[in-house]
Amino acid sequence: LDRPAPTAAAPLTVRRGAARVLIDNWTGTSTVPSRTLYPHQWSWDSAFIAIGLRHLSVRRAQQELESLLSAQWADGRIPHIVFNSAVPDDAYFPSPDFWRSSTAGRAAGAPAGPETSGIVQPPVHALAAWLVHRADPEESRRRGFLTRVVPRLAAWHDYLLDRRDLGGAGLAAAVHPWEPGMDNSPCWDRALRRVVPAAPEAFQRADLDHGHPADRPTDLDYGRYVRLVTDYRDTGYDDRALRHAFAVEDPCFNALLIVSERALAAMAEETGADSTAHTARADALTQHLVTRLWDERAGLFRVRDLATDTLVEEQGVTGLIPLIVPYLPRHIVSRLVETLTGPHFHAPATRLVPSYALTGHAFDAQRYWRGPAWFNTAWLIHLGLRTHGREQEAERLRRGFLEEAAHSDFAEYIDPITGAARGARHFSWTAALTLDLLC
Ligand code: 9WN
Repeated sequence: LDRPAPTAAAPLTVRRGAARVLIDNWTGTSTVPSRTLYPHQWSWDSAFIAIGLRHLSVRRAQQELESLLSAQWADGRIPHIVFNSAVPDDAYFPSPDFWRSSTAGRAAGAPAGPETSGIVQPPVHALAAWLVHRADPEESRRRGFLTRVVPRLAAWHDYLLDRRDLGGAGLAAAVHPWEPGMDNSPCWDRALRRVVPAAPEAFQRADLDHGHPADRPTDLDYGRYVRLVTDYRDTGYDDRALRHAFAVEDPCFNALLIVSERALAAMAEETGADSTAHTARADALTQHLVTRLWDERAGLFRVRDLATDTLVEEQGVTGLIPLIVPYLPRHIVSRLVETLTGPHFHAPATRLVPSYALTGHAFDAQRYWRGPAWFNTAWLIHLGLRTHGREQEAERLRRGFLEEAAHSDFAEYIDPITGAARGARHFSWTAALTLDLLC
């Protein structure tokens, strides 16, 4: 690709640009992922955003996480969206009147306010809290940050490992394609085919007011997303009452749970509490992850479809993210790096990682999680490479990340082959993680 080489002044300009995005997307208590497409607070977005915000303002990073945690349900779940009541209902679908958390979710302990969704997203939060604490431990202690957030984070993990161990084998299950945060990944196609879509007239999408149809999930996808939420809502979001039509064990989701359990152990030690239960949990989860999801032949982790109790034959970026897990068997680390740098995931021009194998039958360079490269997954893989001492590969990815983030005006995602920007621009986690990789 014929692109101008970055100049020496670039890091400062990029830093300013990224900071501007976060300042513009700040609402006063938290940060919206995008002013246009996502005008509320999202769960895993806030965790990634806090990781970047700590370089601008530790106080703001703490507030980002604490505003999310204040919408936690009594059963421990952290909802994937916390709605801003000042935003009109038709700005985003599904809106509060669809989720009805404060009424339908009452038995499960949804707050009386604010309104939230009833599903969850990957547990990056304890990792984020630990990184925010480490950015300024003295300020954190002075404000009692860990004392407030640790019990909430522990309850969140308890929810996932108790109510969501639907496979009964010690891993947490996702019950909606929005939960692993990779909405229309081909990894869910097989399980989703069993879901009868809601009638098109039962809902009205708002995403196409701001996003291009070729970049977004299809109407058929949305019909199924709506059906799954409606069924969950109608049981009062009760994981024990409903036999979920969609239930998968996702590698990225569980890898983040492991890293976050280790972060909880570190935070417990920091506050003088006992850390052994968290360490033991992380060890057990690591073992289950390998036993349940590792595919030696393919050299990556697979999604397990709990309806058939089989691994899904698709190669998604989710299968590479367990690289973030410390103490992973060495040969698994080597195989993961081989897969990352091999024909399925190696995108030489952008150096980022496609969300789905370049060689896969469903690869689409434009459509959301069916091929485009995302910045949060690149950040996680960078963390994984650093965790396992793969400095050269990590540095290559870091440079690719920073160049593409700047070129794309902090896009939501990019075409992994050409680098063309896709989805929203001035996207918060792209800007936040840029700040983190610049530091
Ligand atoms: C549904 C906010 C979220 C991200 C997800 C991403 C997208 C929502 C949507 O946007 O999902 O939760 O409406 O498409 O897939 O990862 O958290 O940025």
